[in-house]
Amino acid sequence: MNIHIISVVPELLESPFSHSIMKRAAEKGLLQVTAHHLRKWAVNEYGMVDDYQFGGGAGMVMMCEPLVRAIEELNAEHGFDEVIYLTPDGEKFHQGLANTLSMKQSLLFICGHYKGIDQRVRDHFITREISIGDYVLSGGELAAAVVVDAVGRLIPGVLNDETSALFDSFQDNLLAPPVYTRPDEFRGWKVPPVLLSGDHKKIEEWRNEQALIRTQDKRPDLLKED
Ligand code: 6GU
Repeated sequence: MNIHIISVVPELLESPFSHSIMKRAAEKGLLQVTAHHLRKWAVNEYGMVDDYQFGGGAGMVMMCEPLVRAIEELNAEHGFDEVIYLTPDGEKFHQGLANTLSMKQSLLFICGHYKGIDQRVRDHFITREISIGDYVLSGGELAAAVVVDAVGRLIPGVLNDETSALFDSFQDNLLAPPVYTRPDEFRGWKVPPVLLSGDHKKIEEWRNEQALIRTQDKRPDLLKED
């Protein structure tokens, strides 16, 4: 999968994809993430990409021209399946959407800043708008990092058996069960004996039961959906 990100602070996007699973995905050639500085498509030699909003009011708005030139140039080169705008008023991101996006070949993300982007760009170029939750970030970059991480790890071959997404929280609308590692007793606190029993059927039953208990306890809303 090819992911391109347009940003006025592309430096924010360097580290999230340079470690751990995202790094391995890149090394295996399964995921390539490229961040572009919007200033490359600025309207003048001062790097202008935003302006005051019509009608008055505090805060700058990201202009049509730099964004449209960036989108058209990159799209001609890469042919995006989706052009996604990250914004607090977008659709709330969830695992199902991560699954959907993980099946695409080529994605473009636009990170908003200040008061956001000119509505005409949203009307004519954006195919999907995503929010990562009901709170306001100072820009879309951290949201882009969240979405790209959640999507990238679902690309076939990125995870191995040990990290398989099949057992993630949310994959079946259930939270993941408790996990333990050595030692089997720490300060008198014992690991549930069933996990040491070697009985795989019993262990699976216990995990399913614990996932259900945990979901009822922490996120009963997940059990009411669909
Ligand atoms: Cl996608 N962007 C910004 N700026 N704030 C957010 C967000 C996105 N999602 C939640 N808050």
